[in-house]
Amino acid sequence: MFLRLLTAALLLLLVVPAQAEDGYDLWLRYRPMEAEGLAKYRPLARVVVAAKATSPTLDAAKAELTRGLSGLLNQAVGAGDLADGAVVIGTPESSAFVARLKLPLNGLGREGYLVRSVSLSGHAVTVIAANSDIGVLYGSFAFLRLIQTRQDIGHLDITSAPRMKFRLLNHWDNLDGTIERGYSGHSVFDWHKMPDYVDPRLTVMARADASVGINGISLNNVSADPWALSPMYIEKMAALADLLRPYGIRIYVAAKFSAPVELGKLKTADPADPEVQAWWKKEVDSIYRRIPDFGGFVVKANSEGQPGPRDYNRSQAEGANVIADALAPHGGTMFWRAFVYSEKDPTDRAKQAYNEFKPLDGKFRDNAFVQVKNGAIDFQPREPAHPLFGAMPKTNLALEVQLTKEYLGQTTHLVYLPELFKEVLDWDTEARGHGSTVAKVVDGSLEGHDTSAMVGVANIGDDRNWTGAQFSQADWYGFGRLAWNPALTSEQIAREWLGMTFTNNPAFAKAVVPMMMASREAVVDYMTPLGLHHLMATGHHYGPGPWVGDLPRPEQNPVYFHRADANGIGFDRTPSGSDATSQYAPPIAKLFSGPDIPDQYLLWFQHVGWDHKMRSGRSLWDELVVQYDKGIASVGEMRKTWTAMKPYVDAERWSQEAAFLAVQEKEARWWRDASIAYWEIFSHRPMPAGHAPPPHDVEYYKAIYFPYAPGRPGYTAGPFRNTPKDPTE
Ligand code: GCV
Repeated sequence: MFLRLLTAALLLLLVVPAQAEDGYDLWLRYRPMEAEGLAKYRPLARVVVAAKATSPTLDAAKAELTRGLSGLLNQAVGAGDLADGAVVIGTPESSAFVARLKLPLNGLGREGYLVRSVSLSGHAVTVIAANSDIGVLYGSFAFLRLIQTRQDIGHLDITSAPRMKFRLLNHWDNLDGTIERGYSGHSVFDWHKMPDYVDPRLTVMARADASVGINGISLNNVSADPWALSPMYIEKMAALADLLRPYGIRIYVAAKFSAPVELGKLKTADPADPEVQAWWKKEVDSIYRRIPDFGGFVVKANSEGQPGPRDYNRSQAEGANVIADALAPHGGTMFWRAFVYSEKDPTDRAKQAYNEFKPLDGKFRDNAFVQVKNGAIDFQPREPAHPLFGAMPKTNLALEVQLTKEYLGQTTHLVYLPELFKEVLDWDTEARGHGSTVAKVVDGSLEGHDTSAMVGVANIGDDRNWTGAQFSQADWYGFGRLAWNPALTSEQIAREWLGMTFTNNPAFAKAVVPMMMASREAVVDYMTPLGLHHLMATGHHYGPGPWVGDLPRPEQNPVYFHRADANGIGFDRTPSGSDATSQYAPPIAKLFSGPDIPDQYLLWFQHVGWDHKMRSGRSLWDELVVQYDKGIASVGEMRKTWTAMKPYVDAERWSQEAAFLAVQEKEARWWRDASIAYWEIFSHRPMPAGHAPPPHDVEYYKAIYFPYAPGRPGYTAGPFRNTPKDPTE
């Protein structure tokens, strides 16, 4: 009996794969390739020739290449001497081989790289060279990516340098381990154990960040806790900075504007007060003593209950500059967020940030950025680009996008965000005539700025697969790739990521790339079609809540945004309404105020009658219903596609995504039914032929309630997170 059990157990061991496929390795999943690939690539990547003079960053490059090549090629590829098929890495300073090749590294800056097939002492080799060690690491990841995606590496001649200088993730992690709008578990930063213990798992995150060129992360929620600036936490951050440094990642902190009062015991945080100025200088000096390459701060001021310079009748620029001045001698950077709106200001919420910041153009320090969300409201499934892009030519503007899917169904909905990022980057502001894209505004080229930044709100948590869902990893990956090069297409990025993360089987990409590409439009259709926005349920923003109209802050109510009535629906932002259109360049203002407005922005800018004739020939009411159903049908197609992909994907990852897609379809239906049931109260129109009415009346949908939906820590205690008033107590 015992023997039989033992045999059964041994047999079981044989069928269980050696490595679990749970997404932990992200796109750095160096599994052995197919036989055809082995024959092709093995001769071209046999040994890594690393620089003699080494550094932690060069060591990381060497380690990545040996790990990656050994895994992919299913044979030991170690460091060694020059030979045919060697991969030679280094800078002209660190490697005599690289120096001897006299490569054209001039235009590559500090972070760019060159990957070239060359002959060296009679050997055919690949050289990965750069002006600095971090460029070598980036080049090493690029070389691995070529192999991971089965590109030709026999005749390489590639140079690449980042278009954005700052490519940053903002983690919205609270010091207690919860994450604001985090849907992938708890924070990866275990503050309590630091500085004595820094979780080595963070090295995987650092490698993933570096593999796509992310060069800075802010560590804590922008709705900030003043403790983050205390000596105790700076000590912890210094330990973390040590782990991240070899990967070219600088750390940033979300600073609370009132910290001089809370931490410094001053009577005021007024930026004009000399004591306050001295406090920031002293604080910043002490941070740099511990973390010499500290990146700087991100600040959310006078927004959603956060303190700021307006509390002292000072401008946003005066607030930013006092901190920027403290950072400047150390080379630090200030990221000052433009996400401001006030419940006391009756102006259309979409206009408030522009009204406040536009007059301050040219008033921010050179080492300061104004960090602008992609749209004027708040990370909706679709928003027109923020009117500040193109409107502040004398100011460094950073683009902020959200990777965590707060308003897009959160973990379980597959929505490929690089499609959304690209729509914003390619948006033509017309600020200096045709072609004045947001990409050109933020990469600095439109106005000749010599600095540039793109920022993503991270979707990383301590879930085994890091992002809660396998496909959300693509949003992290794609953000980094676009921050490096906004000219990449989202399709290209999807193809790369799928090849690295799942398989390079062409049949897989043929089906799944279009599925990812369609996923963004699907969520727009089933949640907020035709320019509708901010209709999500209160607080957690999970699911529909278009009926919500009783929040104390009017400009957070869904009814504020859709304005449905017996006549029609939509927010009139034309000159006859709030006139938000006039914040855009004249050709755009004209388009959005007039009859030719594209359908996808219609209800964002115009209040339109239920019988308004749409381009399709249908009435607005019928069109809305058609769009909702189109969204559901798209998700149905996504499910079918994924079902057919079962043979190409390991059981664990396939099953999770299959289950998530089922949830997505169910919830797409929920969105559609709840929304239509509510709109019917105003429209009094019959359902168009062939479209079923919602199965329940609106009261049924209103009663659906989630007391503990994730992502809003402290929500039950009030609309804004409580942080201790006095962190030293
Ligand atoms: C960090 C939205 C989110 C908040 C977030 C805020 C911001 O309002 O719902 O959770 O707070 O944006 O970007 O500051």
